Parts: sequence; C-alpha cells; structure tokens
Amino acid sequence: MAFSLPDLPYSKDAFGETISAETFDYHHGKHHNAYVTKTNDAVEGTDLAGAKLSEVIASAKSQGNQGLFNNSAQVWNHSFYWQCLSPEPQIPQGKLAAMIEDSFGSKDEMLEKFKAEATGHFASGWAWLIKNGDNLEITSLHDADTPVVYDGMQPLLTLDVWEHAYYLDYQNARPDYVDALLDKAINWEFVAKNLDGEGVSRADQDG
Ligand code: MN3
Repeated sequence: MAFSLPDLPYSKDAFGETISAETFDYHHGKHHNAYVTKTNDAVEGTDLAGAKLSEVIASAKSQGNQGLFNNSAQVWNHSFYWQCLSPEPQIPQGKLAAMIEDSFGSKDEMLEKFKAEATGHFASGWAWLIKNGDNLEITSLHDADTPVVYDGMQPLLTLDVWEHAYYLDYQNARPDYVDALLDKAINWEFVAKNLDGEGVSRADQDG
C-alpha cells in the first residue's frame, strides 16, 4: 500500500469564479498529487513504509528529515483544506457559534482576525483556526508546518495561503482570495465536527 490522492468532496467546477476548475486542476491534480508521490517515494523501502500519514509526519519531524516532513505534511494539510471548503455558503451554528463568541466576541471579529492572519502571513504557509483547551485561537504556520505535530493545536479550519492556492483566480491579491473564501466557501459543519479534537484523523490515511 501507499498513500493516495484523496478525491475532492465536490466537483471541480462547484465554486464558480470563487475557485476555478483550473485552480483545482493544478492545486489538487498537480501540487497535492506531487506531495503524495514524493512522500511515497521517500518512505518506500524504509521502516516508515506502511505507517500512517500522521506517523510519517511526526517521525520525519523528530528525525529532522525536512524533505519528508515537508511533503508528508503537505499531503495532510491539503487533505484537510479541501474538506474545509463548501460550495454552499454556510454560517457557524450551535456550539461552534457559541465558542466563537466566547473566544473572539463575535463571528465578525473572528473573521476579521482570521483575515488579518491569513493576509499578513509572510510568504508561503497556512492560516489556522485551532482549538487549544476550551479556547479557539487563530494562528498561522510557515511553509508545510502543520498542527499535526503540535500539542495544543487541534485543527478546526485552514486556508492555504501559498500563491499556488490563489494565483490563477486572484493573481497577487491574496486578501481578495481570503475574503471570498471566508465569505462564501467555508464548510462550517466540518469545522464544528472538529471540535471533538479528532481533526487530525479526518485528513489522515493508512500507508
Ligand atoms: Mn497548496
């Protein structure tokens, strides 16, 4: 067995101009797929062959294997990101809505903070809404770095802020991409599900 490229949970043209089919062709079909291929090539014939994706990421980190860490973490990050998107606009409901109010004051304040983090993050990386104990927090991580390897960072929601995530549709206008997705393309049902602390498992896979 080896890792595989997960199918998108919607059709590539489901988001119209917000995220074009061409972006999915490249971002999912080329970039994400390349991370899968490179991870498989790196673990083949090693004692990590057959390990779960999350185990490969943690092992690469502890061994200081930056190449394997980058590729395997990007497999997980993208697998999680696709699930954070919904072609049908949603709003946070129930327990998630209450926790957002407790942690940020209001949904709008949370979205403003998330936007500031995502647009202000220098160069490539990922913006995150995470659960830390009973609090929700917003942060960002550089390059391929991932909540998978941090205690106290239970992943709820991410936006990819690498240029390849938005360049075809928004060119260099990262704020427009972040605005558009936060406004009409977030799967808040998926975000709410991750309040159980099992978010890492939702983008994990067997090797
Ligand atoms: Mn990406």
